[in-house]
Amino acid sequence: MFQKILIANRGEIALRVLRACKELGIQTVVVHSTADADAMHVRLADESVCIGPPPSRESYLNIHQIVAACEITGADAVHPGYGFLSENARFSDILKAHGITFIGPSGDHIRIMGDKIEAKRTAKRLGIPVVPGSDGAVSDEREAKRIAAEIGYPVIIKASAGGGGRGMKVARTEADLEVALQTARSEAGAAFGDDAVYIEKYLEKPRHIEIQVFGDGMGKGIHLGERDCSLQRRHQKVWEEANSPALNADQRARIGAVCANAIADLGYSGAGTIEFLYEDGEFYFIEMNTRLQVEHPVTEAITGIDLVHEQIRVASGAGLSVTQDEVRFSGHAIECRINAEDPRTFTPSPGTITHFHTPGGLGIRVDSGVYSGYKIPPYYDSLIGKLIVHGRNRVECMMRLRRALDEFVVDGIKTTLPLFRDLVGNPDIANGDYDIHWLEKHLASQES
Ligand code: MV4
Repeated sequence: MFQKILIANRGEIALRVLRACKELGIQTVVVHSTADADAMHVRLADESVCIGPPPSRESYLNIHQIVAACEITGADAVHPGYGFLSENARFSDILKAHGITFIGPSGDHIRIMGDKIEAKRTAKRLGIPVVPGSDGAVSDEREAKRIAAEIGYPVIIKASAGGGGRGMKVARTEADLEVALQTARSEAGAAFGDDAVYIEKYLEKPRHIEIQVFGDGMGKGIHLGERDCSLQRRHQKVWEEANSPALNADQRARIGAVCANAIADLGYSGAGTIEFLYEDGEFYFIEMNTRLQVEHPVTEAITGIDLVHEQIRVASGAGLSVTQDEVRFSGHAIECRINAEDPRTFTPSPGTITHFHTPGGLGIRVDSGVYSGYKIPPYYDSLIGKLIVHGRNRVECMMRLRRALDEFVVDGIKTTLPLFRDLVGNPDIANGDYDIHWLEKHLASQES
């Protein structure tokens, strides 16, 4: 097992990882920018190293500074959290070359999944169902037209270097295709320095359902069920839940087994998420994330498994603590992302939190790095905390969530809490009756 882990992140996830390290008796080092000198994770860590000025590029994304911090403190592993360097293949490779363990997959697996064409080809080869479309990149308009005619309109053009909704264009008819193709290609070239694009059948009203997987790097793979993340705004997840209101145990076991087998075949190591669009009872692979995700506590709530413990175990060579047969799903969990934003316009609202009171009681978890008197710096993501609620079933979970939202107090800044108080009382949400477009439509219908 590791002696000392360096946490290359900030905010609630730095604290989340720090807690897991403490439980496992592992020493902690955190790195931070000058803007985060007063952050909670810096106060709670055994050691801290200031690695640069506020801009991420010069601090949390600065590979040289982080490697230097490892060498100065004698850290034997790095946990990257999510965002920042968590899906940077070169970072994984560089750490390895320095004899430091990256708590995550190999550089090669990160690279494959970062290239969306390569990821889809790999998924298909491993027996994962994919969205019908081009087999790889499309070279010209003629080819695009041929494929689109084959799969039928509408189609969507996606950038191979994109992901997370960046660089996509929908073509509803052949007349739209030329412009969609050219726009997608030039935007991809400008944004990513890679203008490769591919075509898929455009699904009109899918849900976003993702499967949590783990590989032990030694040929074993397991799944920990799904999360339904359909409630998004501008590709930012807002509310995540498990189980998906759309799936039953049989469907879960079937898609889960497909994913677990694929992870085993791939020889994948660590936590991963296989993202699907789900429509009319069918799953369609879109992307795979090779990191721990923001919404991982929802899975922890329904399985009782600490995903960060598992990441650390696997990275140290100790293997997974559970087999697939030992994984039990219990009850229902919902996560609300509390952002320092205006709940209507979603513009960031940094500043000082004058009062911070979190809800408590059975089934309530709050993951946050802030406190009363904390000044939110304007340089980073606006996520200030996550409320995760667990109940024996979805109805109990929703009742508890409503109560927890009533108790939650964040004064001094604007937050997205009022949005959740609205959602928890909405009949469609109560019925689990929503798709990936529901939230944006709901917000548009409320504009006055
Ligand atoms: C799609 C799609 C419809 N059909 N692909 C957006 C993010 C990226 N991960 C994939 N995305 C989509 N891909 C096909 N073939 C619709 C979306 C999409 C979406 C997906 C998940 C969650 C929210 C979304 C919002 C708009 C569009």
